[in-house]
Amino acid sequence: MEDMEYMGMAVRLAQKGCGLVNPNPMVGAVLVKEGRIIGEGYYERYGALHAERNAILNCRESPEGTTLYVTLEPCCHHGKTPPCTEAILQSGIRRVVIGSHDPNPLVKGKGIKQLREQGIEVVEDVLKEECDKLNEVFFHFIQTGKPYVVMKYAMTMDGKTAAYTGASKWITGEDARRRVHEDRRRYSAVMVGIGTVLADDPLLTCRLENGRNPLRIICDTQLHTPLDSRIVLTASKVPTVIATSSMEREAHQPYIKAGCRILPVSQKDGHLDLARLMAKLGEEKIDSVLLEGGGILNWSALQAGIVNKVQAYLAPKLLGGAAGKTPVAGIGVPSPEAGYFLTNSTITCLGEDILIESEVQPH
Ligand code: AOF
Ligand code: ZN
Repeated sequence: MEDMEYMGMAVRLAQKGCGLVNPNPMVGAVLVKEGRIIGEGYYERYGALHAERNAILNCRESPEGTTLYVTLEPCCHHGKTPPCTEAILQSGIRRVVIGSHDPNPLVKGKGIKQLREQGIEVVEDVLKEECDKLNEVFFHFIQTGKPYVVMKYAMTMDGKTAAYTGASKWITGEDARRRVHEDRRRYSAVMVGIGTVLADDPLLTCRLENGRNPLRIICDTQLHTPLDSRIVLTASKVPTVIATSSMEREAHQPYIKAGCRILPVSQKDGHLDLARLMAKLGEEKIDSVLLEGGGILNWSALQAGIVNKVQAYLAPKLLGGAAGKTPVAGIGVPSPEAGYFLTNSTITCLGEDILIESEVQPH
């Protein structure tokens, strides 16, 4: 097998940590001796042993003289565990093949340098694109201290997220909806505006067999979330934050009693200061947010410059009606050239639906 194939295996191992390792990276490692795989490992959950150490521990024979395939540059710092470079040197690994570079200021090339200085052959950038894709959240978070924000919406081919009555169940089919639940497992938090809570009364949980619920965040400037909404009624079981500018302690009490956390956030231009909210979430190690609407919050998020990626689910349906909701509301921009530009788009078919994912360019 070739370097790329072993790295492909390491990528698949890394993916097993999806949703369990945040805010740390997903990492996979494979040890190969004379064409035989003798050890495999991945980063299994936050705070546990790193992938490289797991691969060495799982070795079925001596790791002496082997090649290590690892999706991310090995660390060289004393963190929750001692440096992986140390474990690599001690185990007698002779060659290290790396996918991504680690932008963590504590590592950032120093891991590779250390290994080379100790006489280990290091090969860089093997399946780099796939490896980088694994950790777009980690790379953003470690460099900015703010969550990676994904704006997700489902719309018909005439650009509607609901019919004129407000009915929106369902725009997309089962495969697309399953993908949304996978993302609720992948990202640390899900965020919606008060308008969506009032219109849809969503639950925002991950309904997959071995899912884990994201933190639920409601942006509710005036604290209008109904106490009998499904989110509040389940707040004792599923972590829930209400971000609000309302400072009336009395008004907070019933929400706190129901299990919600009130997060005070100042206002900017009559709305919650979303940049400030993201900074606060980052301080709490929330590395990623799936923004699930509605249109007003989506527009505010774009204007605040917090959106990193857009996920548009497109359903082959037409609803018509000038009053039907669209994914991004607000006042909008005055001309096409003043728009928000998206790049690096990819297309995925999910049953009858199409998912378009694009990155947001700084505006
Ligand atoms: C991981 N898992 O498999 C590798 C990581 O929080 P710590 O002390 O465990 O250190 C985390 C840092 O270690 C992380 O930011 C990244 O730079 C590096 N590599 N981290 O969590 C792993 N290989
Ligand atoms: Zn490490």
